[in-house]
Amino acid sequence: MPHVLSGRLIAGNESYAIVVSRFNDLITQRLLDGAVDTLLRHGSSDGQISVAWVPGAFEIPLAAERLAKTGKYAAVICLGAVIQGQTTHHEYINHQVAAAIMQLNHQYDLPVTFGVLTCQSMEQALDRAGGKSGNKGHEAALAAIEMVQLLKSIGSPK
Ligand code: INI
Repeated sequence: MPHVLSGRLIAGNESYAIVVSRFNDLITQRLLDGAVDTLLRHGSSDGQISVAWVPGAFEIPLAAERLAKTGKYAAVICLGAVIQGQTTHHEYINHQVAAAIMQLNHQYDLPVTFGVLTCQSMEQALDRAGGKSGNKGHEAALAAIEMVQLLKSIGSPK
C-alpha cells in the first residue's frame, strides 16, 4: 500500500489571515462570510482569524505579503471580485494578482489561496458568492485548511 499524504480538513489551533478587497463589496462581503464560516466550521475560532481589508484586488498581494512576512499565520486566504468593465483594465488586474499570489506561495512556503473572482458580469459573480455556483470564499478557505495540513503531513525540509 502506498503511503498517502493528505491534508485533513481541520483548522486546529492555527491562525489564518484573510485579505479581502472592498471593490465590489456586495460580492466580497459574501466571500468573506463564506471563508469565515468555513474556518469556524472546521474548528477555528474568531480569535484565530485576522481580516485585512484592502481597496481593490490590485492591493491584495501586498497585504498578503506583509501578513505572510509576520510569520504568525499558517495560511493567507485572498478574496476579491474583479468584474469585466468597458475596458481591458480587469485583464491587467487579474493576471498580475493571480501571478503575485502564486509567487507568494513559493516565496514564503505558505499556502496563499486564490479566492478572487474574475467574472464577466455581476450575475456571474453573485452565482459564485453564495449563489448557484457555490461560494468561492468557502473554497479558498477549505483549500487553505487542506494545504496547511498537507504541508504538515509532508514535513519540514531538511
Ligand atoms: N478592483 C477590483 O477589486 N475589482 C474590479 O472589478 C476593479 N475594476 O474593475 O476596476 C478593481 N479596480 C481597482 C483596483 O483593484 C485598484 O484598487 C486600483 O486600481 C488602485 O490601485
